[in-house]
Amino acid sequence: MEQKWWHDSVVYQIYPRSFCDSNGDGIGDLNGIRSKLDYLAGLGVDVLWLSPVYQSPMDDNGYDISNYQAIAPEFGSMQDMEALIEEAKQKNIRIVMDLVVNHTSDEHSWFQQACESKDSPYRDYYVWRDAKPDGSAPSDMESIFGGSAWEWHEPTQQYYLHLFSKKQPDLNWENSKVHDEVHQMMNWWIEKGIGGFRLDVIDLIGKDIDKGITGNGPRLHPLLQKMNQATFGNKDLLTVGETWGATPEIAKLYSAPERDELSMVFQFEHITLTWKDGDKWQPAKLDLRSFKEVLTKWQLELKDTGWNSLFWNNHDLPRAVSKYGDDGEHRIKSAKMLATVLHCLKGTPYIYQGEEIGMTNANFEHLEQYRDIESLNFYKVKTDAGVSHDEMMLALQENGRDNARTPMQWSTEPQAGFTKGTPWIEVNPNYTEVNAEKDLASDDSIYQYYKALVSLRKQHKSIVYGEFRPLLEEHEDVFAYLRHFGEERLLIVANFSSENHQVDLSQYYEFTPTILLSNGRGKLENLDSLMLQPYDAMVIQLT
Ligand code: TEU
Ligand code: CA
Repeated sequence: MEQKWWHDSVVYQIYPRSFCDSNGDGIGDLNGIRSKLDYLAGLGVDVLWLSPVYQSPMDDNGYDISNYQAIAPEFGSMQDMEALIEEAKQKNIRIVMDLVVNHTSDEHSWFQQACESKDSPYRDYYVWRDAKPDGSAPSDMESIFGGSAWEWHEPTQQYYLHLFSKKQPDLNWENSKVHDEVHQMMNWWIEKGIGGFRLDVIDLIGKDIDKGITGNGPRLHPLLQKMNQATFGNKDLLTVGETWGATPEIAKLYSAPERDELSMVFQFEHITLTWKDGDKWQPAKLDLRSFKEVLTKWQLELKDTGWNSLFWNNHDLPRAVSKYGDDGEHRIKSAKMLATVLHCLKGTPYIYQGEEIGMTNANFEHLEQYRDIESLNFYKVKTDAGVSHDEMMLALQENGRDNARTPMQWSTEPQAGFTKGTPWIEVNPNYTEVNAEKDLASDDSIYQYYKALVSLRKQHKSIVYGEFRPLLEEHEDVFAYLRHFGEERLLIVANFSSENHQVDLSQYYEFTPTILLSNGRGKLENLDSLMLQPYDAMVIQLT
């Protein structure tokens, strides 16, 4: 496998709105990010992926872009952006931009002009259809944020398509003018010295609307090959597609190097295991065996070609320690355990802001505390359909996107040191306990543990390129695997429960175990009587 710089890199995702506010307006901004570059460099991360910072009416917090070549004033200016790219580069950190091109904002000038008349040269940049004879929508296609995906446009007497909010009209990727515009814009950003793109809901751009196909449509891969050729193809950038519908087979289509599409994709199969019947508003308990089975399948399927992205959470998902660990008594230990399992897999690990200090879910009790358009829309859709208020509030607490969007907890200062003003969304009151200042000051904090994991990846080829072998596959509480490269063997063992477990690793008794990193265990004499305490995790070198 040809080696790439992003193979042994670690990416840190920033949700700019909630990261650090430099001017007291309650909204995180670019200068806030610049002020924390030493914190990020200290962690050892190589890449920052910024959720969108472009001009936007913020209907979906920036995933509704009204100008791709301007910065939203609440985030700063283009000069601030250039300074961020430059200062990050000096610390060997690259900036990956979020590329949202399935749709724009309805306030984008393309859409505004498209709305002027059916003859507008921009009309065909979007997806328009006539009403059915009875005046109803062209199809019963639903928006991912709830309700119909079609919105009636009275002045021109047609419906337009929006797979997300009605302020996010879908671009028409059957129009090659759209390709040209997007490619030009991407090249303009590449010229600015960015490190790559995270491609928002990219699996939707090949859609065939009249056949009712949205994800993984027939035009998807040719479109990506065309984009690759016209933009980042020969630039050695990191490109990661957000692909909810990817199977390992599909992931290989995107990421096999010879296909010239993307570096890697985010797949969500392990995430949706805790959604009953694929519905995130019906949370289900984690079954560790299926979780291991899914992750193992991805490790094995992409072993020779393609590349995995590794993540437990992002700005759309609940906090990892709340979802898969124990955010109460065992918060610190379980956060480190989860990090161990993720960072020793094959692929590029992603850390979502605050994960490195073990931030937890928001636990909002009132609907008024929520800000997210998806949560607010679905509260209405579900309660209208008969789900009770209490049940929906529990679902939001479990899986709502605002769990990830409460402000980064920097210190014990008011508002967790995030802002001197009033934050746009409430700070989690546990900031007095959970904050970066405290983690930086302690030797055995979650932050220090992440730092150790990031550096372990740089030192051990077996973590980056080693063969992956699952162990104890039938165990209900323990996740264990071996990474093997040349002479090096690393054994990763993690207890996902608050019970003690004695594990049988007899096939490795002949080896001498040395602990490289652990969240509790100092030394091991041998493996024959390995007793795991609650949430114990360790990386053991076998010689
Ligand atoms: O997310 C895609 C998406 O479908 C999510 O909204 C997710 O599926 C949902 O939370 C599950 O119910 C991307 C962005 O990551 C997200 O923040 C945007 O809202 C969305 O696209 C639209 O751009
Ligand atoms: Ca601000």
